Amino acid sequence: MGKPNITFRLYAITGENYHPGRSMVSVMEQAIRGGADIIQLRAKDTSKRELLAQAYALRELTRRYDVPLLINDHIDVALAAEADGVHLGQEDLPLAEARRILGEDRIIGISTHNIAQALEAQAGGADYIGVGPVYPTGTKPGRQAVTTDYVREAAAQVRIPFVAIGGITLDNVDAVLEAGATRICAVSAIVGSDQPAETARAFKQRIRAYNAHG
Ligand code: TZP
Ligand code: MG
Repeated sequence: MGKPNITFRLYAITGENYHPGRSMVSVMEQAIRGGADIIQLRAKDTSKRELLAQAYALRELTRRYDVPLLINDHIDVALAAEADGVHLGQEDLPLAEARRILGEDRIIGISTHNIAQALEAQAGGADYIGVGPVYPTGTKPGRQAVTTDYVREAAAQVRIPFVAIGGITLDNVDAVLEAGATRICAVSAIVGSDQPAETARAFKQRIRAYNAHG
């Protein structure tokens, strides 16, 4: 099988509360059409049965578009749905255990909130890390923002791919890119948009513009 490549730039995560009345799969399809090049299924208040059904649906979608699919938290669901990997937080199963279960062919991403956690995940063999929340966000309430200072530190010290996440919108993404992020992740700004494809396209353009002269 081999690990899918992780040269992503725009990472879109599901967030069903942000698009009442619209189907999750259609919203994510629009995000992909606009340029999201990796997708994560994240649903904190959903039964495992429902999560699995969603994972199957997104697997079918992401195969059609040849986009990697990751599952937040649930290694069993990732395996059952033949996802490309998982995204784990600091309190989920440890990286070494996840790697032992998933093997080398699957992607493991780790959320980090400071440079020590970043370097630990890198040394432990993470494929990429999340850096955030850069700004306060209702999607992850109660978690202190790390600000663009941590993005700058990550850009200087982290050698595996890192993706900035948390409260990032089209209004503040330039500051995040300016701080050295080359990959951007969003939940609410994309899936909560009236036009997810247009919003994803606008994010992608900003990312490309910075990477061209960065
Ligand atoms: N991890 C760090 S911040 C965050 C996660 C899952 C939430 C990002 O959501 P939003 O809506 O893009 O702020
Ligand atoms: Mg988690």
